[in-house]
Amino acid sequence: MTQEGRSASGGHDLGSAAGAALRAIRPRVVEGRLDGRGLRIAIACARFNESVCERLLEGALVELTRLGVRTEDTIVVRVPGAFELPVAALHLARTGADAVVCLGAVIRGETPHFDFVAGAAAGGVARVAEQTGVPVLFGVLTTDTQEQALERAGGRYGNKGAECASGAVAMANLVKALRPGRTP
Ligand code: INI
Repeated sequence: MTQEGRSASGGHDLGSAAGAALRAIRPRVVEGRLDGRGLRIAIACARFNESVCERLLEGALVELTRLGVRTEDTIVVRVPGAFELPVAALHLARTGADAVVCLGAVIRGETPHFDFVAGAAAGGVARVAEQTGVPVLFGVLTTDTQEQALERAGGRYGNKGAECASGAVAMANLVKALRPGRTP
């Protein structure tokens, strides 16, 4: 299978005639721009596993600034743990934020607590996004060890906070572009 076939057809290696026909189809593609100017972004950050969460927060703030979000348009609220992120996200979404970023780290212990906390955080955050229509980004690391979490909080596997910050900017702009009655 050629690289060209994969990218043009999503995994199907089309014959050259079909491939050419597909490439001739040019739908309008709407993507959220990575331009944070004028956007209001809210961050809910858990305190539990603080050393990891602080790195996630730092990554998110640096990325928002890089993308042009003004400091005065950014708000950070702290919650005790990842379990509390959904209700904070709900209230932040109601303040008129263009997007909300939820940051936390749930690290597996020896009890099923991990599964309850991680599941509630993920489900709750998804529900808030669906119910409010405000993008809510899930920047909660779920790992077996603290080392794995740190690797994803500015270590060798990037920074989930920064990733969610750029996702928040993209989604906020996408939602603005898709407002009812507006031709994107
Ligand atoms: N909260 C976390 O954010 N990460 C964890 O790893 C964690 N563990 O393992 O217990 C955790 N627990 C606290 C939880 O989020 C709530 O704050 C607490 O249960 C009170 O509702």
